[in-house]
Amino acid sequence: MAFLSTRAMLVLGVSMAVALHCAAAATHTVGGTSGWIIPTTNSLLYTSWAANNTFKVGDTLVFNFAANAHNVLQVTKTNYDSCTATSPLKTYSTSPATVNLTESGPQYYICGYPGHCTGGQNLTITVSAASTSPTSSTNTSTSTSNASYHSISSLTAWMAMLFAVAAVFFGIQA
Ligand SMILES: [Cu+2]
Repeated sequence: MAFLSTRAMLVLGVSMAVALHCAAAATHTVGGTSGWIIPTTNSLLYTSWAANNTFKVGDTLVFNFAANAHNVLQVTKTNYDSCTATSPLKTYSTSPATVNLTESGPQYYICGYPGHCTGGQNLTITVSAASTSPTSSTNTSTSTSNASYHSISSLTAWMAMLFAVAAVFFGIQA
């Protein structure tokens, strides 16, 4: 009986971990505490920031910047690569600029002030599809997006930890 109840706890724990992981829509503050600046001391500020975040449909980007010193332009890849501020897809002029991620795929942001984009004030992210159901554990197995890697690794870590606890528990019992 002790075995069954512990198994039930394991299943519950794993289910909760999956549910919590998949249900949360995140808010990402671009550049962290640095905000949206010309990165003078760390030219890879936004590259490394993006690499350390996972973006999903339903998440939100927040750009914090000094008034009338910067703006946020969403642009095409071509205009991103060339730092071209003309004909942006979207323009955000007021801080904090809040961007809702409604589509999966790559997104490109630059500052439209002269010299800022070429100075490193540019950001590209890849948005993954949101989970189709907030609580189903089948999400991780059916998803084909990049987000599944994170979910699976998180799930695996949880399961490994829980089974380790169980192993210790049964080891002590036996
Ligand atoms: Cu700027």
